[in-house]
Formats: sequence, C-alpha cells, structure tokens
Amino acid sequence: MTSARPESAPADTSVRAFPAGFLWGAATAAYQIEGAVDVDGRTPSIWDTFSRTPGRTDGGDTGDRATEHYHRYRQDVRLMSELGLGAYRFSVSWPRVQPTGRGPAVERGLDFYRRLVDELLEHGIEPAVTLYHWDLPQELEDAGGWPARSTAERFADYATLVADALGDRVNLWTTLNEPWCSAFLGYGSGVHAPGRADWAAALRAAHHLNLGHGLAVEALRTALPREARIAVSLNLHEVRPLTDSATDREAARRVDAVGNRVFTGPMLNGGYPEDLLADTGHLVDWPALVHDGDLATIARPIDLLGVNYYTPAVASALPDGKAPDSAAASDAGHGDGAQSPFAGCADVLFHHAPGRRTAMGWPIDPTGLSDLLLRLHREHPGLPLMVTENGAAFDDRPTPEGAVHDPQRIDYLRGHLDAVRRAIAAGADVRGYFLWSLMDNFEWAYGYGKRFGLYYVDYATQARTAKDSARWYAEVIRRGALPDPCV
Ligand code: IFM
Repeated sequence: MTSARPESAPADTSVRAFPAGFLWGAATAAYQIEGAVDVDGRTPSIWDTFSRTPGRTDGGDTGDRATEHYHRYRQDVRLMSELGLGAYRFSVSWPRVQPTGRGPAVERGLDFYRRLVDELLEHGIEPAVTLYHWDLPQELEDAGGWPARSTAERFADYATLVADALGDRVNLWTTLNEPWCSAFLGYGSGVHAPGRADWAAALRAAHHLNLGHGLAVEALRTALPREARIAVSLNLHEVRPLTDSATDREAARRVDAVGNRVFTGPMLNGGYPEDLLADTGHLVDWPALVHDGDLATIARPIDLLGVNYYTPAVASALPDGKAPDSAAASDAGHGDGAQSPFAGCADVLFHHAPGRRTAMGWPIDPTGLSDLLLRLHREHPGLPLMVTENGAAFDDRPTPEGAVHDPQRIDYLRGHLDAVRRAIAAGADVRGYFLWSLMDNFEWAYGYGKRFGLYYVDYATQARTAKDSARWYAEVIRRGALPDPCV
C-alpha cells in the first residue's frame, strides 16, 4: 500500500461524509499483539497463566509470541501511516510496567511505550492509551484479584506511573477496556482469565473495577495536563427482547442491568440501579461492598465515553417448567457449557437473530450500533461518544498470489460506519471510530483461529499483508466519507 495522508484529501461534502475533525483510528491490546512476555522485567499476567493452563484456549494458544509487536512496532507504525490513521489505540501492559502490581515502575517497560508514542507522533498519529485491557499482574490475582478492593487502589497507583511517563505526549486516555468482560467472563463464567466461575466474585469484581476506574480518573486528573481527555471503554450490550411479551421484556431488562447499567449507573448516574440491586441482592451484600464515598469516586466526570460494539443480544425468558442450565451461556456465544456470565440471569435464554454472521458466530446487525449510540445520546446528553472498537472476524486466507480478499469485512465495516454516520445525523455526538483491529492477533480463548485484522498476519513468518479491507478503510479515511457501495 502507498501512503494516503488525510490532509491531502479534498473535503468530501457528500451526505455520506463524516464531520470535520472526526478521528479515524484502529485499536489493539498489549497481550494480543506484543509477545516478548518475559523480557525487560515483565512478569506473568493472569492471561499468561490462563492460556498456559491446558484446555483454556483453542489449540493451547498463548500470547507468548503473538505478533511480536514489541520488536516490530516501527514496522507496524509504518502500516498505520499507510492507512492514514489519525489515531492508534493501544493498551499498556501492567505487568511490564509494574511486575508485581505494586511499587515503583520498571523503566525498561515504560521505555517501550515511550518509543512507541514517539514513533506514532513522528508519523502524525495521535496515541490513545488504554491503561487496562485485561492483563492483571498474576501477583495481584494471587492477592485476591478484582474481587478484592485493594486491586482498585493498586490500579490507581499504576495509572499515576503511566501518566507520569507518557502524560507529556499522550492526550487521549482510557482507564478500562470492557470491564464487563473482566468481571463477568473472568469471574462469572470463567471463560476468560483468571477463569473463576462465581457470580458473587463477578459482582464484587464489577464494583472494584468501577472503583478502580474512578480512582484512576482522579489520579490521571492530578498527573496529566488540563487538556488531557479521559475516557472509559464499555462493551455495552444492545439488548433486545425476543418478543414483545412482558416476560421477554423483563428478561431483556435484567440483562441490560447486569450487562450495561452495572457500569453506566455508577460511572454516569452516580449510583447502582435499584433493579440491579434487587436482581442480584441474593448473590452479593451490596451495602457491605459499596463503602461510603465510593459512588462519588466512581462518578468522577469523564470527557468521552468509549463504546465497543460488535453484535446485538436477543434475550427471552425461559419457558415455564424448563430448568435453568448452561444454555444461556452457550447461546450467548460465551463458551459452550459454561455458566452464564450474566449474574442473576441463569433463567434467561439468548438467541441469535437469523441472517449473516461473522466467524465468531455473531450476527451482523449495524442497527444495533446506531440504536446504542442514540440511546447513550438520549440518556447522557452532553457526553461525547467515541466508538473505541468495532470490527469482525472472518476466515481470511491468502490467495496463491498472496492477496487477501475480504469482501465480507468491507461489507461489515461499511454497514457499521454508515450506522455511526446515521447516528451522528440524528444528533449523537460521536467524535471518532477505532476499528478492531489493526492486524490479526491473539483472540483470547479462541487463540489465533479468529482473524479481526486489517492486516493479515502469517504467524510462521510474522509477515503482514494488507487485506482488501485495509485499502478500503484507507480510502474512507482519505475521503472522510463512505465510498459508493460499488467501491
Ligand atoms: O479482541 C477483542 C478485544 O480484545 C476486546 N473486544 C472484543 C474484541 C473481539 O472479540
């Protein structure tokens, strides 16, 4: 691919154009791409431990090598530059910076991020730092993990260390990525690290992730210049009832409570929703869990809400007389036979809408994204939004000539970008879009079998090849608008 910088493009004033200044990005996460898990003082995270445990990931895949981004970051920044990215969203590996999760920073670990940020800035790409994308230092898990309150306090200390190191060069910060996954897949269904299946632990983790977020916002406000923008990225579930029956609507309400409002309630509205407390009060002692002052800390104002969206969720009530079992979890695509991650919803069934799906088995429905953005706009007026993840896995394969044709991904992206554009036209204040993902990478429990990248990675040689979607996205960025459907 040849370089296509956005500033050289004439402004596109068509109805398919995005607002001036819209931020075009791509996203990754440390454990999914860096490799180099035992260099420069890094110690194991919960994902190193989990992926090395037999049976936890497909094919026993681990992030040991991943895409070797730790050593190949210069080449990867060149790829970003070829795309014309305005911003790159990456996460910092906590065990690289603070191997025990406590105490002073390891400068060699921070130096990697200093080099990466400098390289990005030299290429005119804005760095967007996520502090936590699931790689808790194993020592902190051994001390109780997110179900323990002290982990939230440790997270704020770590936030200060990273802000002190990068705050002079990074303006866009995200505290947590998808805390729902950390709490409910990590401690509820156990299909993610650390692999515990205990709904009480998941709810405790959710509160301490909320608290960690609030404490980190305070720490970042203290350490960063005033113009820094602070966000959190939530994978909000666009929940729809299967039918309009009262029981299905009630099932959807409960999923919305434990899938969404468990985070948006305290972060954006100052408290946990009453219905969530009632639904889950038999699982956890909320009054003992939430200390005086916690809610004020969690509700510290943020500048942007990051929205990660892939597919909607369709929920129904279990038919009368049918016993609750693990069907809910497997139907939700969160691990065959695992306990449902949705604490207090064991008797809710999840359904896949008919129609096209990605290689993850996730139905493709861009209306879920526009509906979600418009709901957030209605419920939290004045809070700018940013799509911090959206994308799709497909079974990409290079042709004998070495090309990677991925028309399904282009179709997915076109539909979802158009959904963003429509939400903006209807009034939502959406400031940018980060495509997941820059390149194929370690897809957690699915290992390397699922490919989300704009760049195809040959894991044997580590060669990166631009898929057709990379060229398509570069053209969208260059024009600041969606091309005609035939492009
Ligand atoms: O790969 C993940 C990412 O780490 C978090 N959000 C969803 C992506 C696709 O499953």
